[in-house]
Amino acid sequence: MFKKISMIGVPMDLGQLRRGVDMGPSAIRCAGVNERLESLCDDIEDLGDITIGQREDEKEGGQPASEEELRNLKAITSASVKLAQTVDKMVASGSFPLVLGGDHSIAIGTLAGLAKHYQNLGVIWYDAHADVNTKETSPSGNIHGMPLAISMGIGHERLTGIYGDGAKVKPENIVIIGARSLDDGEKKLIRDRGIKVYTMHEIDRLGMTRIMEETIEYLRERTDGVHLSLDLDALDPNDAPGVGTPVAGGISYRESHLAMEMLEESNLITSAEFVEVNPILDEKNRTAETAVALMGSLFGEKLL
Ligand SMILES: [Mn+2]
Repeated sequence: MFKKISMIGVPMDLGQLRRGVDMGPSAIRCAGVNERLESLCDDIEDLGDITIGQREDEKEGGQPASEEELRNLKAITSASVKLAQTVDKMVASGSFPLVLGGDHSIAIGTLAGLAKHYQNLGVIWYDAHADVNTKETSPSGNIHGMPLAISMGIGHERLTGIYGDGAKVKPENIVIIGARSLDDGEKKLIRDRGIKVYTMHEIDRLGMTRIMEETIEYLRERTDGVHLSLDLDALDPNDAPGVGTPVAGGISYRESHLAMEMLEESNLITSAEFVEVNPILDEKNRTAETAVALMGSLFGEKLL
């Protein structure tokens, strides 16, 4: 059992163009996250939400201010610094940081804060996408498709320099699970940097049990802490319809619970974030409810 979980909401939708994912933290709270986790830890503290700046690009029709800029770069940078400071303090005080998104660009701040405490931070990136685009490879220019590259020190220097210069995570300490929509530039970067990826092909072929066993063994021997970054779009859209970038053929509801249960048994996870819940696109808050149910398994809920 975890002694203390500290929760922070990051109502940020600036990393992509669809509105609504800024309401993710509210939707997750409405789905009962506090009540659900109360019985699973000694103490849960909800620090509320980080204040997020305005969109910078409304007048330009969603385009960045200049060629060199990325969309909403300034607002994302300042939110990321606030989040990094918050996560840093949580770890320093002995809490388990639990971050509620928000689009996936929030991971830039989360990982930067965690990196202050771990020399060899491990990351499980549970996602339909790899989020390792750069300005050069990204078809959309949206920062939510870049956070894992940024955290490896690859990308716009304003972002890679957040809360400390350079890489926060080493490529060999990353495991991506659930990938099924990768851009060409991302495929190249994954190969060049030797990032471990379990696409849907491996999940279908080997089964989630074997994949989690391998992931746990791989990260246990090389890391001193492991962050779970769970994008709800890793799940099949039938199970998690309320996401901005759904991709057919995803991980099932039950496979995801199994993954969380195995992570809980492993005692490996030291922080987590649940991102990309978009209540506007959802059906009666099902996706937030799925997020909360998965948190239940991650923190030790058992079926019997
Ligand atoms: Mn993502």
